[in-house]
Amino acid sequence: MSSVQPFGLSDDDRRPPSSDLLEVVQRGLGARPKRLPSWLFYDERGSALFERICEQPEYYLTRCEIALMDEHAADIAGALGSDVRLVEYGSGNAHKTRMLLEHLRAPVTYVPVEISPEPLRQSVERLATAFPQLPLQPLCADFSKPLRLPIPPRAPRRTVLYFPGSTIGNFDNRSAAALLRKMRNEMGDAGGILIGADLKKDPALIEAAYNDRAGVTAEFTLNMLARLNREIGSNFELSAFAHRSHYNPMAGRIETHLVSRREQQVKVGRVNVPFRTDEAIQVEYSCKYSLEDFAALTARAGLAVQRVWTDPQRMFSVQYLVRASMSAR
Ligand code: AVJ
Repeated sequence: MSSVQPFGLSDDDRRPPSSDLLEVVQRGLGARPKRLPSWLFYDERGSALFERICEQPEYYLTRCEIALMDEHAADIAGALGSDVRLVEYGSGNAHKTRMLLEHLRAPVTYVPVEISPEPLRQSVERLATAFPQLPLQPLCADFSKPLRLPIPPRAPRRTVLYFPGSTIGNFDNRSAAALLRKMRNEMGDAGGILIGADLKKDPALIEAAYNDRAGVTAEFTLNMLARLNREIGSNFELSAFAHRSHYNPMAGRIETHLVSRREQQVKVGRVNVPFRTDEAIQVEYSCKYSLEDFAALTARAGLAVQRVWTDPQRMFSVQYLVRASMSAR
């Protein structure tokens, strides 16, 4: 295995081969109601569209998380302590990572974990110039599966898993708890999780964030179908589907669908998938949390919230989680 090279791009061989894509899509479209997993958004164009979403005036999440880091990065770095191995789930937005790294004392290594090789390479490149002294150990892997972390260049005091952006909100409560439990195992006894969680607020503000006026989010959602047409040879007609995102106040989450504008059939491999007019494919959840909701979720995973930071408008939170048994000490 090549996972020991400090600067190499190690490839986790347990990533699903791409031939599974057709099977994933056929299974999702065979289910009732129809659904497709949200990680399908992030091909190269999807990742670029997501970055444009982050610049839309309605999409408050990124701006608020950056404002939060602006105000609290030094305090957060203090809570993490010195000699940390920082593992980021999703190579994400270099800006937030930089703000954290700038304040960390003697970090041991930075390990971005990302399923798509190109964004991973880019994020490493950007960080290498900004932090020439910092060892970088990119890992090409699916962070929802158990990870084999590269061996660090020296022994870290603790491993901190950084999971910004409220990506945890894409998982329903049960899968989110399972993912947090997996992370709890990966970070070890002394480890911690630094995680972004979007907070409950006026539903109109939340809904606007997923229905920007410029239509970038709609383009992002529809791009999933363009990707499938290209990669598995399906024949979705993009103009025959519409983006729909609404806030479900009972579940506390944005629910995004691709809605069929008419009755139609779509070819997916050898299968013909029928759609009724207005029939929806569920493509994404984005859960929103009260501080109590999130504490309950972490407790289900054997974790405890040690610190919470919010932006000045209390729109977004970054929380530091440790093992429940450690927080009492
Ligand atoms: C990257 C998962 C945090 O759910 O807000 C943005 C993705 N989807 N607009 C989110 C997304 C539509 C985003 N996360």
